[in-house]
Amino acid sequence: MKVLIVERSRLQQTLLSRIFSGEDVIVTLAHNYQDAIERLQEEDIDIVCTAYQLEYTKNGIDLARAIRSIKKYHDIPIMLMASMDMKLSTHDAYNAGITEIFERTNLDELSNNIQSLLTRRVCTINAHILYVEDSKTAATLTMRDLKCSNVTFDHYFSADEAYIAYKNNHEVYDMVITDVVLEGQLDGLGFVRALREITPENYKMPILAVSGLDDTSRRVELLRSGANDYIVKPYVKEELLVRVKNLIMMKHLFNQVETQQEQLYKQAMQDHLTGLQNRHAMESLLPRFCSAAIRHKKPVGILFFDIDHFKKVNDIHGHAIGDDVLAKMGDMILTNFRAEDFSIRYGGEEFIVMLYDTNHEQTTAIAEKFRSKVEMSNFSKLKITISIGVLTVNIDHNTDIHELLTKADKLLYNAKESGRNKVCAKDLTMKVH
Ligand code: GH3
Ligand code: MG
Ligand code: MG
Repeated sequence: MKVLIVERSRLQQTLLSRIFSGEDVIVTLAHNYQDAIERLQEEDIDIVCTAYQLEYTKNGIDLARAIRSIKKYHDIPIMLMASMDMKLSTHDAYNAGITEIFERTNLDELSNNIQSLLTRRVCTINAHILYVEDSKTAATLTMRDLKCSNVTFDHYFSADEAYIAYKNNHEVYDMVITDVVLEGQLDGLGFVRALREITPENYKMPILAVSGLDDTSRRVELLRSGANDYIVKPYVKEELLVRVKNLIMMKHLFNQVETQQEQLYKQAMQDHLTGLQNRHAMESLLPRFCSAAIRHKKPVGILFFDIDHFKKVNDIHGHAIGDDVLAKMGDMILTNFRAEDFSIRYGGEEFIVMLYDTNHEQTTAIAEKFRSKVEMSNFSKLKITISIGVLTVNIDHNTDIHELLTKADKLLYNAKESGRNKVCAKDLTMKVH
C-alpha cells in the first residue's frame, strides 16, 4: 500500500513517516500542493495524508478537491491533519472530499488513528465464497475486485445450481454472494430463503445480496428473509471489499463466541479432579438419558457408591494423596463403564453410575465386579475399598429420579452398616410395570 504524505514541516514528515511505516506500507513525501499533484499523477497512491496548511494560496482542502477530480482517485481515503485551533469548517472539508480529519498536534492520537486506519485497509480476507451471478461480465468484474485478497469462488450462473452445491457442501463456504434478479426456479430472494431453511446453523452463514435495482421494498424483503447485507450495482470496489470483509469478520466472531461458549459449558459440567461429569451436568443431562430408557422401555441399573473410610486417607496421607485417589477412581470409572452409561462425581468421594439397558442380575454382577476391581487395584500405593448401593428400575414419565437416588443411597448406607466393601442391591423392576 502506498501512502502519500503532503507536509511542509520536515519534523512532521519524519514523525508521520515513522507512524505509517510498516510491512505493507510505502511512504511517498510531497512538500507542497504542486509536488503532491505530480506524485499523484506519476504514482498509484492508496491513501493521502495531507496537512491543512500547504502554502499561501492552497491548503489541504484545495488539494482534496483536486484529487477528487482525478478519475482514478474518486474513492481513495484523504486524511486531513489540522490543528483544532484552526477553526476550519468540517462541512467544507467533507464537501471537498476529505474522508477524515485528525488532530495534528496530538501525536499519540494521530498514531492510533493511523494504525486503525491501516488495519482497516489492509486486505486480509481469507474466504471461499459461493457466488451466484448470471452475467458473465459482472461476475468477472466482481471476482477481479476481490482478487487482491485470499478469496476463492465457486461461481454459478443460476441459484438452482448454487442451491444444490450449498446443500451438499455448505461447510466449505465462508459466505454467499448472490445476485437478486435471476432466471430459473429460484430468484435471489427465493435462494436466500431456501439457504436459511437448510439447517439451523445456517443463520451464521453471511449472505450478501447484490442487485442492479435499488428498490426499497425488495431490499427490505431480502434483509427480512435472511440476507445480512445488500449492495447496489454498479458498486465501487472499496465498498464491496469492506462489506465482504465485515461479513466474514462477523462470522469469525460468531464462531469464536461459540467455541468459548462450548468451553465454558464443558468447564461448568466437568469435575476437574476426576474428569467425570459433575452434579450440575447430571441435572441437565439426566433427562436425555431417562427419555431414551423410557422410549425404548429399557431397564436402568443405578450404582451409588462411596469410598470407605476416605477421611482416614486424607488424615493419614494428606489431602494431595486423597486427590490422587479420587482422580484414579475417575479413571477407573471412565474405563470400566460404557459410553452410553451415565457416570458422575456426585459429591466428595461419592459417585453415581447409571447403566443403560441393564437388568437386575447384570447390574448386580457389574457392581460386584467393579467393587472387586477397586479392591484389587493400587491407589497411589494405597488399598481402597468402596461400598455400593444398587437399584434396578424401569422408569416412566412419572418417575422421580431423585427419589430413586435416595433409595440407592439408603442401600449404600446398608452396605456401610453391614461392614463396608460390599454391594447391597434391590430389584424394583417388577414393581413399576
Ligand atoms: P465412610 O466409609 O463412612 O464413607 O467414611 P468416610 O471417611 O469415607 O466418609 P466421610 O463422609 O466421613 O468423609 C469423606 C471425606 O472425603 C471427608 C472429606 O474431607 C473428603 N473429601 C471430600 N472431597 C474431597 C476432595 O476433593 N479431595 C480430598 N482429598 N478429599 C475430599
Ligand atoms: Mg466415604
Ligand atoms: Mg461420603
